[in-house]
Amino acid sequence: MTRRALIVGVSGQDGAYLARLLVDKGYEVHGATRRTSGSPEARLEALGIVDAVRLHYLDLLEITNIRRVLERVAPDEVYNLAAQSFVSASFEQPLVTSDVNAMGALRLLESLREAGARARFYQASTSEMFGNIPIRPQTEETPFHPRSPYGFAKVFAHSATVNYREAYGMHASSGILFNHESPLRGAEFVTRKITTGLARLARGSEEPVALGNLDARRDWGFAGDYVEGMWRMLQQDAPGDYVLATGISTSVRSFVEHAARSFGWSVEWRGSGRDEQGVDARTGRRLVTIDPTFWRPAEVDHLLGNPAKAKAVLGWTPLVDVRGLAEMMAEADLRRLANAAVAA
Ligand code: NAP
Ligand code: G4F
Repeated sequence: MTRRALIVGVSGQDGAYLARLLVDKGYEVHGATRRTSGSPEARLEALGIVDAVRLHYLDLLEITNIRRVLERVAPDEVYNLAAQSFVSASFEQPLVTSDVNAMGALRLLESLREAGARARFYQASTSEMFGNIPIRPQTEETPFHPRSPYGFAKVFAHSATVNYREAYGMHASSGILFNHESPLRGAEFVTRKITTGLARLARGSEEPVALGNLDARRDWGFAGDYVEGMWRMLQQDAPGDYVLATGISTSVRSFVEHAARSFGWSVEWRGSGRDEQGVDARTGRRLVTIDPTFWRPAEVDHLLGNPAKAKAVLGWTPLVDVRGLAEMMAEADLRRLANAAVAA
């Protein structure tokens, strides 16, 4: 029998990759997206699956809307990928972030419980929950110390998922995912900001990429690999929590260097603090400058995940490393700019 999945947050990066995976697996794929003035379909179009996904309006702020969509779709699997997902913005919008990321997840869980639905549930938890905990690598057992409204709202949603599993026997799983990126990553996240900024420079722009903390370290993987892990969690007989990560952490500075190599540049760092600059070693051309407005009120310095449980239980392994990821994103951004220039 054809399985039916509902992806809440289908217009986002992960929503699009997960939708493609499930379409390829023969699912009937329903995607939920809130109403905005923009196109929710852009990423589905980019992956060539817009006609294969049935779209529904669903806002996690509105429980009656959630109930109606669940009733209409009657899914076998529900993936909650919806969130205000930009950590930086959560300092400016802590209440909205909490309403969507914490209460929104609870509204979804409660609606499933009330309906007596047997659907399996996936919650998009995050390594941001670990914050600045001085334990590395982080596993499913590592305590949380969130450093942002985004992080503490996600701890709430994670705890709710665990509780609904324990209290009501729901098949509710939580994926504690470390940073994962792709050519479809939002332009405000640091990896994409770097690859689009360098691609513009390669096409003749003279505007260096203005960045914040170059020394933050993240465990970066490819979104296409991570959605496979999400799906595998819901195929297990028993629900659980799983870390998905590569097990390698890289600084923002090194990510710049990896991406710059794709454009033929070797970055040399000059100066320090807010006067630091990244220049092309051969020509001295400025590629990166520092803008303190991108420093955060509380930073997460170093995230490094241990995906051993996901490897052992789910048989999940990430296939793309950080160099491959930087290259993939840099090439895609260069291609996009070249195509836009031809079209103009
Ligand atoms: P994303 O690109 O920002 O996508 C977020 C999705 O949530 C979008 O479809 C967005 O819709 C939707 N959304 C926002 N507010 C909503 C609301 N009130 N009601 C319904 N939908 C709403 O994020 P992503 O990178 O794909 O991440 C997917 C999930 O994984 C998020 O929950 C994120 O917090 C979590 N996560 C991400 C990473 C990562 O590195 N990417 C790591 C760990 C966890 P619009 O298009 O209308 O904005
Ligand atoms: O790319 P970022 O904005 O991602 P961040 O904050 O790690 O959050 C992402 O990953 C989380 C998983 O750990 C997800 F839950 C979350 O939804 C999101 O997808 O920033 C990465 C690092 C930070 O330390 C930041 O301070 O890069 C540093 N950074 C330095 N300059 C910058 C910049 N970040 C951004 N966005 N822009 C800069 O100019």
